[in-house]
Amino acid sequence: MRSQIAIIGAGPAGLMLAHLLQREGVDAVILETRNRDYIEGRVRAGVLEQTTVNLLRQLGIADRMSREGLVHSGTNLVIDGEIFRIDIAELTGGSTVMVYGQQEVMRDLFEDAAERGIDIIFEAEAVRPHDVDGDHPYITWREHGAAKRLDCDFIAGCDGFHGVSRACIPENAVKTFERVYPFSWLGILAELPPANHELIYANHERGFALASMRSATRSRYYLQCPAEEKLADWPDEKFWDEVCLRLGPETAARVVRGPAFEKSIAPLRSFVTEPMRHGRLFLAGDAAHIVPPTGAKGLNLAVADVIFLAEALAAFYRTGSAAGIDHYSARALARVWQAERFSWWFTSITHRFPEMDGFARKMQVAELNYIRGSRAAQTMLAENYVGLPLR
Ligand code: RFL
Ligand code: PHB
Repeated sequence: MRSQIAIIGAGPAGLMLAHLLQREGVDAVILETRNRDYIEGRVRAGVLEQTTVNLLRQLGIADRMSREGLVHSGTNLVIDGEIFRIDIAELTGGSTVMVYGQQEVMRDLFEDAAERGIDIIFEAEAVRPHDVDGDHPYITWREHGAAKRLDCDFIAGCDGFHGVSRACIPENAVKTFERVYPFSWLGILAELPPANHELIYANHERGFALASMRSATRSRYYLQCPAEEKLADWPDEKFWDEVCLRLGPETAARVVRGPAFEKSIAPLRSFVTEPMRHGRLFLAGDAAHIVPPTGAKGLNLAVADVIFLAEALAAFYRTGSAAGIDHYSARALARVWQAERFSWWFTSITHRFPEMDGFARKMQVAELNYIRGSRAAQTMLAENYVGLPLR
């Protein structure tokens, strides 16, 4: 088999890249270890930046999102039970975010991929990139026991944090930067109306809490918990009691309790690989970087990466110039570091750290109160929350 581009991974990065390349007339094949149901079933991101929304519209994959997605023009912070609102649209000259689950985005992307003839090989086993340093890279894998090979010009490593793409780059060819946080997020999904029409991020003495949603009838809540916590330690009632305590009395009065149909624990990490290219292999999305979920940036960063990468690859095939692909890593990393900073900062002012003493906690409360009273501080938060412009 041969294609111009081989994409490893059919998550948001890989699938959006395939759509973008197809629109530019560049041919690509995606290799994915899992099946479509598994990918569509993964409960993950909930907030789309304007850039992501615009891309889905440009690709003509936005009908359901426009009908069912929830446009949010503000968000809310809680300090020790007291809530205040940040008017994102007013502070950013009209920008908003869209609450539409990653699962829904994936479903829409897969449906259109099938209609547009995008080539996805699911359940590919033992996927391995080869000769990425040379001029003739290729990928091998096993399909129903048979050995397969795909020759290509370039490989896009869109296989997430635990994939093979980053792992195949020699250690001395990349630099990595990492922060592992000493806590996790326990998240639940429940078929219940949300407590509020907008998101609520709470800093409480006992730790962080977030009230989010997927629709007018589906709630998503998160609680900061110790890194080593087990799901069995969190029966529904205990979860609801803790969420209500941390969100504060005003919101607690509006929390609708009930059974959770999905519960999971996710660790928090900041991570960046530099550069995001090795020879003919380009990394995009979680394969290259991870942010803690506090800023809702992970999926959106993956989208920005593949917009840059598709632009560079299309220019290469159109003009023969490698200038764009040579600039890809630097261009993507400039944006990545901005999102890393925002996600790290938002995490650091809203979570309880184990080593935190009284002074450190007072600093958090002072910073949140400063944000409450300062238009400049609120603007910084709002600009980053809706997503910085693509440059
Ligand atoms: P993905 O989604 O991990 O997809 C990678 C794909 O590659 C496949 N794969 C392989 N395929 C072939 N061969 C191999 N060897 C392979 N190894 C792996 C995998 O099966 C998979 O299908 O990476 P991608 O595409 O870069 O997308 C990244 C996003 O999924 C991620 O950043 C977000 O989900 C992060 N995130 C959030 N992002 C936001 O923008 N807004 C949010 O509100 C938000 N909330 C979240 C989040 C992530 C969370 N968790 C659980 C990590 C909330 C949570 C709780
Ligand atoms: C979500 O709804 O899953 C969500 C919302 C906001 C975040 C992170 C996750 O910052």
